[in-house]
Amino acid sequence: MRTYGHRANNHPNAAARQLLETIDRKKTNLCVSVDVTRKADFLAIIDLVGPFSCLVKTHVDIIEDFDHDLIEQLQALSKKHDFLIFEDRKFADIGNTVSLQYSSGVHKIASWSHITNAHPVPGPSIITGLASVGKPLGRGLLLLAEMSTKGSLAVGSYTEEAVRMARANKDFVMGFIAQRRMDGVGVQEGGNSAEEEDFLILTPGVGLDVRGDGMGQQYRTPREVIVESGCDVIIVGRGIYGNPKALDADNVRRQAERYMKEGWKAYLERIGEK
Ligand code: 5BU
Repeated sequence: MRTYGHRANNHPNAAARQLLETIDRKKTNLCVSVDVTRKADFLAIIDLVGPFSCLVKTHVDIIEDFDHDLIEQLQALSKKHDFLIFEDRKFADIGNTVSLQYSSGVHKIASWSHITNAHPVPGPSIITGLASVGKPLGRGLLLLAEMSTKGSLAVGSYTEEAVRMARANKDFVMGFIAQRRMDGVGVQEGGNSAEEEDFLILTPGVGLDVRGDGMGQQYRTPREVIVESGCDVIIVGRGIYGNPKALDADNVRRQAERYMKEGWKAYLERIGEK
């Protein structure tokens, strides 16, 4: 299993390269998902977890007092703590519509988010639409090949088709949101193996203390995700910041460090350097 550093040196996608370099430089494969509705809480959490993260995942459409200053501050924190930004927008419409949703509106996602994601459900035209905006800016796209929720429909041939769509668009698609490595998935008999591809696997549904949230979310440990399933980045939200109505700064910092250490320990085990 190759190291993050080695993969960074060889990756054809600019955003993937940036992420792998950040992981290697900071020795963290932790992405913190900051799902809170107040700008002040959002920025405070990111300032606390930034030193421990390679990537910060956002849902900017849930923030009640969103404004342009929030983006400026987010970008300043990204520079201060050396992490990339991933807006978890989950685009799912026709090419023309997603290109507008990505570039325009209140949020102007493409102008500040290094990475975003899309459901493969509309077919390859969703990638064409997003790439028309994101590629000139050096952005990267993740396809949702699987989901962490109980009863997810993104399984079997749907997942296989998602991987084939990515293979046909490697210049913009840098990897997947998935629960396991996708090497060889969807490769037809007699077809080329997946040797030349290096899709990054970013995995939500990670928690050390509970197995679910009562609303369909299912949690696995960093070790299960990184060692057993071969994923690259653990995405952790509530396991780190807890209840947003009762934020405890010391605990947020402690939990971020805890997940960072668990994620890195699992990676070292995977590459055989335990
Ligand atoms: P949590 O607090 O660690 O459960 O948050 C998980 C985050 O990852 C949350 O922002 C979800 O929207 C996101 N997510 C997920 O949980 N599962 C998935 O399959 C996908 C995204 Br795709």
